[in-house]
Order: sequence, then structure tokens, then C-alpha cells
Amino acid sequence: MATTTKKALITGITGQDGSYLAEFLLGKGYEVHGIIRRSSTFNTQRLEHLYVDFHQKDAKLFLHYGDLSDSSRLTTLLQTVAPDEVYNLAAQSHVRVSFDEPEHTGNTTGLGSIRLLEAIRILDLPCRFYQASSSEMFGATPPPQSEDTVFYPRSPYGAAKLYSHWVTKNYREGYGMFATSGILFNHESPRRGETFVTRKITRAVARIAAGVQDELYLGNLDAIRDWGYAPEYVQAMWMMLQADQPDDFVIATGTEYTVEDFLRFSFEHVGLDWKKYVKFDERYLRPTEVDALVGDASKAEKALGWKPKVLTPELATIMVDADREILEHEGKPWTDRLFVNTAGA
Ligand code: NDP
Ligand code: GDR
Repeated sequence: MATTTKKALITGITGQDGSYLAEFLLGKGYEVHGIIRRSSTFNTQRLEHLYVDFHQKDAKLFLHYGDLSDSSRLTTLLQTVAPDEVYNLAAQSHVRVSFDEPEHTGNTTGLGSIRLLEAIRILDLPCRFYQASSSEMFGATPPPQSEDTVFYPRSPYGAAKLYSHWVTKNYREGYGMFATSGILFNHESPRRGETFVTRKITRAVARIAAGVQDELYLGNLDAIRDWGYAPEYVQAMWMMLQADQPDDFVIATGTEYTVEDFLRFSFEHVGLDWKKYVKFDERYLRPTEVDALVGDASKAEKALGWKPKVLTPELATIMVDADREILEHEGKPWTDRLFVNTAGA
């Protein structure tokens, strides 16, 4: 693999995508800097397998405290790190939670991007900027959704992401910045947060199969989503920043499944019937639901050569297998448990 001496700064490095992106960029020889939030417990579990003590000569991953709500810290970090590429992945990323914490979601998922863009502009940094835009911005507009589809967000999260999407475009047009938005559809993995529906299901399947749980409470099973595999999606982020021109790109598999389909794939993988275990709880409904998201990623395939490989049925089995492995090794160090079944990712 060709190596580079480039520097990348990742916000949200402790999240699902941040950890895969850090892994991918380190593999390409990048020096990777990540912004982490100070927390009373460790929040770097997804990175532990990558971390080399910074006193070591071969250390290439550096973590810095910071928060998307703190512009002066973001400016200082951008100035000292002087990255070639900035990936803005940090966000309050849970759609249901954004109805509970709408102002906080606006402040981080929305205003976080402009704080970074302004800092880059004021410092006159010659770096490339990636904004983690979302299919949630399409909201109520029916599929298939592409870069030309009208936006109609249905949550404080979707509206905040749309603000970030538009300011990214505005700074590209207004200041000639290399600012790109990746409009990514749902992507999952064994590192997915436990409260998103896919991981909630695969974790429960592992526990039910092991006899340590006997029911699973869910909300709307009819929602249609286009679920891809996260390690492939972070490669698309990088490809977007290597393009000749900044632009907007949809990243999706183009396939559609309901939450019920995902349940069936996951339970059938361990020989169980989901109907015997799943119960409804209205607390998992949203005031306004996004009924169907199915992406058309033909622009990314043509311009970047990006194509998905893992589709939803296989994804469900990868995640169930990983969660069974995690459960089997409970009590061992966390990274041993989580990084099974992701080889080749
Ligand atoms: P996660 O929820 O797994 O990770 C979110 C990251 O943001 C975490 O590192 C979190 O830190 C960090 N973060 C949250 N608030 C702040 C803050 N105020 N300041 C600094 N960091 C903060 O999300 P994913 O990895 O799944 O997604 C990455 C990005 O892509 C997000 O912006 C998400 O909205 C977007 N996206 C995701 C899609 C998906 O299907 N996964 C699809 C489309 C877009 P901590 O660990 O401390 O909580
Ligand atoms: P989403 O993902 O809202 O699409 O946002 P999530 O997995 O939370 O929901 C998907 C669909 O499943 C339905 N659902 C439930 N969801 C959760 N979380 N918990 C439940 O118990 C449950 N029961 C049914 C939801 O109503 C919904 O229709 C994700 C996030 O990663 C965003 O950050 C990202 O931008 C979008 O994907 C694209």
C-alpha cells in the first residue's frame, strides 16, 4: 500500500465511523489526530487496539481534548495540528434523542461545523474538509434519494445536519474552500452504538440465543432503511477528499429492507423466530418518523469508483456473530471482544 506523510484531524474519532476511519488512515500512513471529549469514564474503547503511547517514536495516533461547542479550542487545535484533511464526524447522532435534546443537538450537530469552517477560514489553512451529512436530511421525501433530491428533514437531528450541509456548500462556494459533504445512508457494524436499531437487535439476538435475555422491546418495525457496512463507508469519505474537486456525494447500497426484515435475518441466523421475543414499546417511536430511505449512489460510483460490497442480509449475520463472540468473552478486555469478525474490513 502506498504511504503518505499527510496529517488528518478527526472529530468524533471515538465513534463507530471515527474508529474505522482512524484505522483506515493509519493504514495509509497518515498521522492521525482525534478530538475526544473529557468524560468521567474512558470513552476510547473503540480506539484501544490502535493506540501506541505517544512517547513511542512510531506513534501516529494523537488524541486531544476538545468539544464541538468550544470554538476557541477548535481554533487552537487546528492551528497547532495544521492538518491536511479534516473529517467532521462528531455529532449528537441519535435521531430519537434529538427530540429530547433539540437545543444541544443544534449546538453540536448543527453549529459544530460552522465553528470548524470559520476556524479554517480565519487561519487560512490549506486543508480539505469533510462534513458527515446524512440521509436523514431527505426525511419525508420518498426514495430513491440522490444528490438532486429535495430535503425535508423530520427531526431536530435532520434539521441540524441540513444546516451543516448547507454551510459546507456555502464555504465551498463563498471562499473557495475544499469542503465536501458525504450524504451517507445508514451504515452499521459490530462497533455500532448499542441504541441504534441494528445493534440493539443483534445484541439481543446473541443474548436470547445464550439464554440471558428473553424479550426485546422495539418501536416502528415498518421503517425502510438502506443499511450498509461502516468500514466501506469510511473509505468513501477518504475517496471524496482525494477527488479533484469538492462536491456532495450520496453513499448507499441502493437496497431496501424494513426493520422487520433486519429482525428476521438476525433471528434466523441463530435458528430462532423473532415473533416469539419482540414486543412493542411506544417510547421508541419518534414524534415524526422517516418512513423510507433508499439511496442512489451512482454519482459516487462514477466519479470515485466507490461501490458497496456487504448488503443488509450479510451485515446482519456479521453483527450477530460478533455479538455472540462478545458475549462469550464477557469479562475479557473490551477490545478483544469487539474486534472479532471485522477482519478484512
Ligand atoms: P457515533 O454516535 O458513533 O459517534 C459520534 C461521535 O461524536 C463520538 O465520537 C462522540 O463522542 C462525538 N461527539 C458527540 N458530541 C460531541 C461534542 N459535542 N464534541 C465533540 N465530539 C462529540 O456516530 P457514527 O460514528 O455512527 O457517525 C459519525 C457521523 O456520521 C455522525 O456525525 C453521524 O451523525 C453521521 N452519520 C452517521 C450515519 C450512520 O449510519 N452511522 C449515517 C449518516 C451520517 P463520545 O464517544 O464521547 O460520545
Ligand atoms: P436512524 O437509525 O434513525 O435511521 O439514524 P436508528 O437505528 O436509530 O433507527 C432506524 C429505524 O428503526 C426504527 N426503530 C428503532 N430505532 C431505535 N433506535 N430503537 C428502537 O428500539 C427502534 N425500533 C424501531 C426507528 O424508528 C427508525 O425508523 C441513523 C443514525 O446513525 C443517524 O446518525 C444517521 O444520520 C442516520 O442513521 C442515517
